[in-house]
Amino acid sequence: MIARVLTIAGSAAQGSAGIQADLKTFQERDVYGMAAITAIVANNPVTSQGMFTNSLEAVEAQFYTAVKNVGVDAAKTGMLFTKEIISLVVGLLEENQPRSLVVDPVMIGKMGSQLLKDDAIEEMRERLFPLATVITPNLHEAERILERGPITNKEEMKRAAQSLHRFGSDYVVVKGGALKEEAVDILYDGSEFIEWEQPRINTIHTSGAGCSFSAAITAELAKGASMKEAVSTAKSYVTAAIEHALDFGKGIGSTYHAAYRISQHR
Ligand code: PXL
Repeated sequence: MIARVLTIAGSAAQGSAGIQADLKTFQERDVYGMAAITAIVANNPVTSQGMFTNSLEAVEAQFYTAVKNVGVDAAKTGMLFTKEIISLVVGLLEENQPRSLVVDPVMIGKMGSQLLKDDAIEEMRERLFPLATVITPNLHEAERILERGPITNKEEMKRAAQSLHRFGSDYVVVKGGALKEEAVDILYDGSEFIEWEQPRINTIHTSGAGCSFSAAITAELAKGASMKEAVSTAKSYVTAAIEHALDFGKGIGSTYHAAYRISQHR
């Protein structure tokens, strides 16, 4: 049977990130995608309001629809926005544990939107991380979670991964896309490190790269891959998506979700 995957995250109306990136990635990686929408991000030059929070009832109803009507092999969380939503999602996941849970501790969008309230970080760190198979912070998120100064090199990334692992996830992936030179990601399982290094791709169009990376890890885990295989595939997937990113001529463009599949068929 096809693996069934749920994303609990925000809708990014421009299509590059959030739920939209997750569902596109799930389709590309051949898993059955479902979504529980926590909030809507729709910033644009016309309307004054661009952020909307979903009700707790709506989040809960979507979660149970996926869990009870279909079944969930693996889940991921993205934008959770408030402490109240995190607390609800923790309770739901505690009682309905998928085999794998990927927690992407999304905090700030590429266009600068605040996707997690400041007073929600502690709830995420103390209550959600212990349920996670893997957490996937970028450097900025790792710094905020650990309440520390800038992480500027691979050694500091490794120390950060060790500190993050203490919050109780099985694995930690620290994403070094923001490092100056090479783009390095580090996986830590509590004893060993695995590093993936790619030359930096020269583009500003990386909106949704983090969401797509964690969605691809979720899809691969749902299909039964090991964590090392899942991260390897996700890294190749997102690298192709960044290499072929879409420039719509307005701000930061989207990664191209079909690029990995298309490049394999060339
Ligand atoms: O890329 C992070 C992200 C996640 N989720 C939503 C977003 C964004 C960035 O814009 O809008 C809903």
